[in-house]
Amino acid sequence: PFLIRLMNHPKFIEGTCTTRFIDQTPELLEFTPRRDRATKLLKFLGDVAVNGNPLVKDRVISKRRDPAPTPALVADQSNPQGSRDRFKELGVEKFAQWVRDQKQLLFTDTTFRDAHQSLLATRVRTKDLLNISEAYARNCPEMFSLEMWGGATFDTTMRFLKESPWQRLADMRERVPNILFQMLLRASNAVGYTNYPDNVVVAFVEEAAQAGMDIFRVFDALNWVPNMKVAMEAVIAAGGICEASICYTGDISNPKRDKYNLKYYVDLAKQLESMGAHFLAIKDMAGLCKPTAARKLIKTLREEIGLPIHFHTHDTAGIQAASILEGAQVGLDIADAAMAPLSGGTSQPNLNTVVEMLRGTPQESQLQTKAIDEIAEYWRSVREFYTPFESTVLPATADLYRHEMPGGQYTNLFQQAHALGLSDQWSQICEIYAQVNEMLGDIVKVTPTSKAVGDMALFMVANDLTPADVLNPERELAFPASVKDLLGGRMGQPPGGFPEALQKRVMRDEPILTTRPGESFEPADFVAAEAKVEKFLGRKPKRNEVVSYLLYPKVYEDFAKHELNYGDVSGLPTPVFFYGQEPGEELAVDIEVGKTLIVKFLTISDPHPDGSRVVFFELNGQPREVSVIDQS
Ligand code: 3PY
Ligand code: ZN
Repeated sequence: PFLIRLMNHPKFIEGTCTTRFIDQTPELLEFTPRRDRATKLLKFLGDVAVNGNPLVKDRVISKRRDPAPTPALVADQSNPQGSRDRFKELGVEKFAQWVRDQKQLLFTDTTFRDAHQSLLATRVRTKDLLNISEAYARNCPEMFSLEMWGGATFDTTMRFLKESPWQRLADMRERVPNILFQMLLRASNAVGYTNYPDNVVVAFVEEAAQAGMDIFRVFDALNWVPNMKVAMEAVIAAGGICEASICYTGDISNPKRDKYNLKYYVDLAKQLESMGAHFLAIKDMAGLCKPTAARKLIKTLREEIGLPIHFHTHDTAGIQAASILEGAQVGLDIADAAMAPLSGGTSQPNLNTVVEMLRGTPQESQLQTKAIDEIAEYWRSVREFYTPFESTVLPATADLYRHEMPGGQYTNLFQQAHALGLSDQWSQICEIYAQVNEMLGDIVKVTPTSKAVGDMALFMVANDLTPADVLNPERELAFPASVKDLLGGRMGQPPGGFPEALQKRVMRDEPILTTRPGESFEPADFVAAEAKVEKFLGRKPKRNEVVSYLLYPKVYEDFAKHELNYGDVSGLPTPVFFYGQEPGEELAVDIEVGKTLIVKFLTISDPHPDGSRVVFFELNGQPREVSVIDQS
């Protein structure tokens, strides 16, 4: 093949090539990696053809195989000026002022992150995000931002989708240079479920900013401000927009729920403002902020602080569009919403209809109905790919205000309960969840504290324990690890501390932290981590790969090995990734700019005595086969 390519090279044919021709024409030598990539891809497709993708095993099958149609774009048109251009031009302070000066309510579209985290177990693949990205850049320059990274996506891209989260960010950035990107950052928990050493949090933020992240929504799962400092300072130092959050829990319109009252939130917001936050987020992760409460909270915050206010809620209760409306009328600057087909329920309110709700009002958005409706149509088709990850629809009853479960956890915990054969005890689990919250002294429940509360609730239901049984020193109980993390202070401190009796009972003689966990952790050893990663990658890792490893050692290593074995699978269409090709189906995969592989799947042989099967393909018209061990 090398000789053929040499002989076919235009310069060779022209006879202008010198003895240094081969040195100066590196593309002649690119054959091996390309061939390698094709082989890896066939290996993956062969494996899925024989064994299926474990990700969708025993799940409802998606029937959609056709690509999701995207809105038509005028060729060669450039991207109109968007929020990111304005931010770059004005700098953060003046940009914040510009936001404050707007009469219109601005919108963040959460479809790329929280919406599918809440509705589809965070399984939406990069390819489906990239396919619609340009339409946003061209047709929706009025959008304030796209929430498209962070939260659970970092983990799930690698763990389940076998994709690089960093590549997702870079590829989307390339397609959307004009609209701000935003991510959810769990402060000292970064994008994980436990506190990390400070230098890991800082390196993560630096890498994310470098890769094109603009707005970092920083929150602490106990609203513990000391635990937000490192992350906030890192964002500011990296030139990002620091959007500090107050997590909303309880009910400020209920005088009986006075632990988290209006004063508590205003004091918290003031502290965050004094720590240098550029924007303030109200993070209503459970959708508890009722319309009248939203009005009161946002009105007061507007009077008390100078930062732009950004409202995030989940529509679990079905009434949260009203909270956005009430907020908009008293000075809310930005609201989160999701494209119609991925909105509602435990996701965000419906962007398309909330925008129309404001038409003709002083807060009317400049988003264009046709542009956002066309994009919504795309998401409707995309959702059909993800039928295997649809969860049971669980409309909330008034019970939501008792258990206060975050949107992302609500359906997830139900699935966990279902897996344990406890789905008929769902309302009891919700009640126990509420009791666990009371036992813990009424805490903010959001990742990762919500996970600890959920784990404890399931533990109590599965073992038939009452709160009194839990406190009974006679009982030998092996509490879930997350509960020990929480009560051991490794997730930080709640206002007023944890109830001592429960803490002692769960932790026994184990150490309890009362200071910031990051202070007592040894800094991560980047040099040692790099050496470990280099060993399994077989090359020097990039810094962001070392960061992935430090955040998720096992998940990252498994993903990296998958990639070494099968190549980058993110470019496969979603139905092919989940189910493989149908016999005779032809697939075009771009492996690099201008290089497309045409793969036709033909058939699978009967098993050989060693348990392997041969899968037959045509690759760019040439027969190819791969041998795959049949796992069945
Ligand atoms: C996350 O931390 O992923 C959340 O979405 C919390 O609300
Ligand atoms: Zn959320």
